[in-house]
Amino acid sequence: MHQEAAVNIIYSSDHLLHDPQFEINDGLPVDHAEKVERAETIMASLKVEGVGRKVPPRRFPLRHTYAIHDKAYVDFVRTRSDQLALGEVLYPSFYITDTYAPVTSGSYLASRSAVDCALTGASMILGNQRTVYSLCRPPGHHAAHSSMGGYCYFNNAAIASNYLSAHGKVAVLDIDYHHGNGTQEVFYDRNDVLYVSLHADPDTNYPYISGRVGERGSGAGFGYTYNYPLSKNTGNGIYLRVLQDALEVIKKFSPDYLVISAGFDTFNLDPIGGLRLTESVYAQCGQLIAGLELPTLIIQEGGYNLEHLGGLVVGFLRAFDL
Ligand code: OKP
Ligand code: ZN
Repeated sequence: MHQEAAVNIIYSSDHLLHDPQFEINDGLPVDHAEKVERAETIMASLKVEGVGRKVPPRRFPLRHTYAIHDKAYVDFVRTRSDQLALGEVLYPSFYITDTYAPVTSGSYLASRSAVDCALTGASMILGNQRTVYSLCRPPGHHAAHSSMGGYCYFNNAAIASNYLSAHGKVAVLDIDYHHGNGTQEVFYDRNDVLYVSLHADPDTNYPYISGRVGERGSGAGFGYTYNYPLSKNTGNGIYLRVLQDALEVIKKFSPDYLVISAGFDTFNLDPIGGLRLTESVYAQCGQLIAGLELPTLIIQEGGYNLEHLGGLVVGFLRAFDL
């Protein structure tokens, strides 16, 4: 069947409804890096550079979300968000793994629209689009079966991957600076969804609890989780070599679909992450990944340098924009 070449960009302004002003670090309020400006600057750069075409998400039933998250947890996010007044912030004392997921009045609606962006992207992949970019905000890869954490409420990449998995084997490649503990957890005992992640060493970096080489999956899923923890000193050369190893693992799995958890907080000037990667590496990563020649759904995760973020995303996506 004919396949479209241009990258579709799935975006909803609903993300603006989620706008916490601070997070808690070591008991003290600090600036919340996961800002609305992130998605806006990405959209502005894509527009200026003429990359892709913008498509609004469509509404998907919640059963796709319940397939990954505990229904009681999803309901909890909804009811708590609904109970808050504009500007109010809640740090729930359960269904949460850390102090980096403040709930505001718009958190549920924004998170649900982010899921719709991911699912719309997945459905376009099933409709034979070669590459789709879902500009999800808030991000998702730290959200687990029944917990929020690390700026994440619902796991956009996991929900989309699970949706695709009804139609074939799925490989998830997570290139965010932080290990995607939520995504790893939900697929840990499955052999139809491969999880491969490159991230900063969790011995010294968030989320601390997971992302080590010895985590390989369990039961039927043993051998279907691969972690590549990296030193903070990692530069472009080593990073690209490790990425090539990870891509070999993906090739051996021979997936039908590829889902990228695309974080740009590996950039050397990122305010909360930062390996020693420079701008040019993202185009090179994009080229290597595009070389797999798989239908590819790109899900936005982290990336917090507002000045450079748009350019990094443009460089990455251009590699797919044939
Ligand atoms: C979300 B994503 C520790 C600060 C930790 C939370 C990081 C969440 C990252 N002092 N902040 O993976 O980009
Ligand atoms: Zn991150």
